[in-house]
Amino acid sequence: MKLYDFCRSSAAFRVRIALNLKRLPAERAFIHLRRNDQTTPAYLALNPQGLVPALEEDGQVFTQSLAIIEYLDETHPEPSLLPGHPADRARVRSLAQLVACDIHPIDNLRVLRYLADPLGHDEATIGRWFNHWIAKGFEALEQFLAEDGQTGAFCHGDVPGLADICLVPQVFNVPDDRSDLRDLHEERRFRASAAGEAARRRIALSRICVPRRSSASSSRCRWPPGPIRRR
Ligand SMILES: N[C@@H](CCC(=O)N[C@@H](CS)C(=O)NCC(=O)O)C(=O)O
Repeated sequence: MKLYDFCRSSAAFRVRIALNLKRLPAERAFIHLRRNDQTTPAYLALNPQGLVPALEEDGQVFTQSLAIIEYLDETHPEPSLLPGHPADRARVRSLAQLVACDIHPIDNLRVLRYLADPLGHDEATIGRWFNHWIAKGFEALEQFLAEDGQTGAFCHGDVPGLADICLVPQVFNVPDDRSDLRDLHEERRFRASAAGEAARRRIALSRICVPRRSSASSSRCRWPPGPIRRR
């Protein structure tokens, strides 16, 4: 199995967490998004969308992190990343999609680059855009979690699953200079809610799921990211 990956990609991070939870080894190919490796003809032949992640297995290439994770879940069912009951699965998928479909895509690198060039917005305005959509999404997510008795130590019950897999990278995506947004999610509001402990446990999950970076990749991958530059 080979994962086309970038350390700062939250969509690829989701797949890395799923692989880690299932203890599945995967070879990793490093696609440096800031250097536009995703637009090379070789990579576009694998994924015409020019996005990571992509997962290659037995000559087949899978794209879209949620589809990849469900593929891994079906082919390696233990530990399961989705609950057994259809209604519970719908809840978990809706929390996951809140992040993966409604927060993440509008804050994606290509969107931020387009805001800079050709639309001409400056860094501060692009930062406002980025943080606005994360805050909107987290506020709604928090209500879904805090007001539902099915929230446990993790987003659904006491084991990590698909919703946590999407949430953790999105929390990591909050810029270092916007710790207020991270606080919004991790502490301030959660502390007052019944799900406060659950939030702290989710952050503990994020710690165990942080991929170890090889010395080769860490020297090529800046964290936190630099400003969005025009291409
Ligand atoms: N819906 C896709 C999103 C993939 C995606 O947006 N990947 C980002 C990194 S997190 C990417 O490759 N961006 C490259 C770019 O914007 O040029 C998925 O879940 O796999």
